Amino acid sequence: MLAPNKGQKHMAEQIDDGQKGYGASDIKVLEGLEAVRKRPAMYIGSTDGRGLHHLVYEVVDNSVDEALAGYCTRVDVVLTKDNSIRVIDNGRGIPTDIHPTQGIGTVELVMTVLHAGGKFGEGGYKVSAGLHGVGVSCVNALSSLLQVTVYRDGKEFYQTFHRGVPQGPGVFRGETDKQGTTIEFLPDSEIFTESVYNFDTLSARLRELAFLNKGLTVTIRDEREDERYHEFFFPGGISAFVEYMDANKKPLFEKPVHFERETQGLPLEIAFRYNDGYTESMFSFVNNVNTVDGGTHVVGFKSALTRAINNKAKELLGKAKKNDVELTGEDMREGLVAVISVKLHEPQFEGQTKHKLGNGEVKGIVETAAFELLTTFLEENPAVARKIVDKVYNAAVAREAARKARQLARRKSVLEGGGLPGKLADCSSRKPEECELYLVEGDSAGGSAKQGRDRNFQAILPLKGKILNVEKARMDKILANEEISTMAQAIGCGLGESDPEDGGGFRFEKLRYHKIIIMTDADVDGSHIQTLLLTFFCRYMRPLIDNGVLYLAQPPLYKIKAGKIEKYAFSEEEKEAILAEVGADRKGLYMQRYKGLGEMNPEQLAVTTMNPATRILKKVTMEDAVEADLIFTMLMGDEVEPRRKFIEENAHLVGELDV
Ligand code: 0RA
Repeated sequence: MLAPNKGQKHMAEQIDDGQKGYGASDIKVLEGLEAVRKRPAMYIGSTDGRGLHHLVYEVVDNSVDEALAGYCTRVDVVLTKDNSIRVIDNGRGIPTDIHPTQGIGTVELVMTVLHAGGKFGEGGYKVSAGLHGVGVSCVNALSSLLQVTVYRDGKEFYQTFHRGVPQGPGVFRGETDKQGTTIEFLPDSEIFTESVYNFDTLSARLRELAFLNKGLTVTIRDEREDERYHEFFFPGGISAFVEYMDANKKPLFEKPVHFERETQGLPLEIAFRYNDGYTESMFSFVNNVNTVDGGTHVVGFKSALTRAINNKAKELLGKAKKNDVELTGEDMREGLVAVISVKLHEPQFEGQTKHKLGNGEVKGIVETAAFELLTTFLEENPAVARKIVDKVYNAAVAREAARKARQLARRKSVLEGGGLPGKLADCSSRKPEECELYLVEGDSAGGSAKQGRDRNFQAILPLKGKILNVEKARMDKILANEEISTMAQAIGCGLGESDPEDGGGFRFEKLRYHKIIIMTDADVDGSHIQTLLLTFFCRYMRPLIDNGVLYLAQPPLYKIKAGKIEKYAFSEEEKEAILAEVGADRKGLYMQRYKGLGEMNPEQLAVTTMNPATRILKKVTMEDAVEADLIFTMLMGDEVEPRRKFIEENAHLVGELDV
């Protein structure tokens, strides 16, 4: 448990306190920490839940660095009852001596000087430096209390900090046979707008770290209300990652292909496998950070894969006289699940969200190494090579069929320039920035929505029944599906396989509505349709999610009437609160549970779910591409239970409330 040391002083007092002997260098330290506190977002991205979780990743990164250096085998993360976080590792422990040139304890130095973290190690450098890579001193600056305990050389060393400022010098307090570092911190409520950690969010990231650092044991324990515990340990490393991602699909061959090599000072690790599906799942990491938008390492790998498989295909298909179609890179990646992980000293991150690797030299290095390794692998594993080539050939044939289907569709002007679908009740405004499109489940709800809308800016597209499960279909089928082509026409951007490298065939600039709102019943069927639509948007209209255009409507679950009072509840908690407010036992109380949109009349639907002044919308985000993709594949499989659970929780896809 965290408890401030008695008799220790706060920062302001210490600055004033001349007796403490704070010299120029201490003032500098305080200025550094003060800069972090003044502009926390500059250092950790934001001060919301995301920033809050970032603190944990920053501390854990230091332990992972110890593991990368070969000194640490275990990291334990504990969420304590008071919402502080304890990170325990069995590394070397931060040196506890007085630093030779800085004249203060090394622990204090690491904890108070920005970017000091790894510089003091022996030839050590920080590779796992997170996206922001700001170091543990930032965590310290943003914590109302931080305690470090170091177990090193048989002794236990302890020091505490308050908003970054040491509460006295560190002290040795007894002997120990343990080794390592324990850091416990309480995020400062003056800085953060949220204070509660999400077990699943932390757990997902820690699992990922365990995959990326094979042999490292990472655990997480929740000591708050519900005791929960996970232990992650993957001797197979990123091969196990591929298997995990691919768990709900049928693999083309059993063991993922796995390469590990260091070329020109660049450690490179690749694992991949093919499944019987049609989509591509590529997960790339730089210094353990997920590069959601790819970058030069991914480009290098893709082009190596294309060349190596192409060579093999020429040989095998030539023999079989099946060289009637041209194979493309996309064909090579149909049903591919791959993880690529590189480590480099000075990564340059690009793109809107800085999730894309920009270092030009990396492309060539990765391509050369991967091509060589792939070529050798395909030579040495003829059975697997044949399976891959057959799969790629089939993909090319299907792509050809899809192209023909698209041409046909174009001629019928279904996808482009052919006007709008008949089922669409469009709005009168032609300014996309003020227009909204409601995708409504079922014709009857569609009818109510049409009557309840503001036709100036709200358009309604009723969808009939379930849309095609795109996870299980190829492009030609998808194009031929009526509900999908109707949606594509209404939205106006066309369709494209989501490829972060080139954006696919999707043209965001043609978007006709800046809000696209999925409105389904609050029941199992509605949830299923919602998931199918999310899968579709994720795979084929991904920029809608990236640009924050896609929303989920939140129809109320209950209507509660008590005399003249009429209220709607959007959750069970809200229902309880309203019942408590009006008095649950009062006479004349009437409560209706809405099972579907159809049970509301147009006015009710308008007030509760459509009127911007009173409705609740949830914005769909790609907060965590890895988890999202996993969820999609998992949910689209045949397991019903995880799907139901996800839909209830909706945790990873649904972000901020936009009321
Ligand atoms: C500075 C130098 C050395 C290790 C560390 C810092 C270190 C920091 C953290 C933070 C969490 N766990 C940590 N483990 C180690 C090198 C130590 C040496 O050379 O013995």
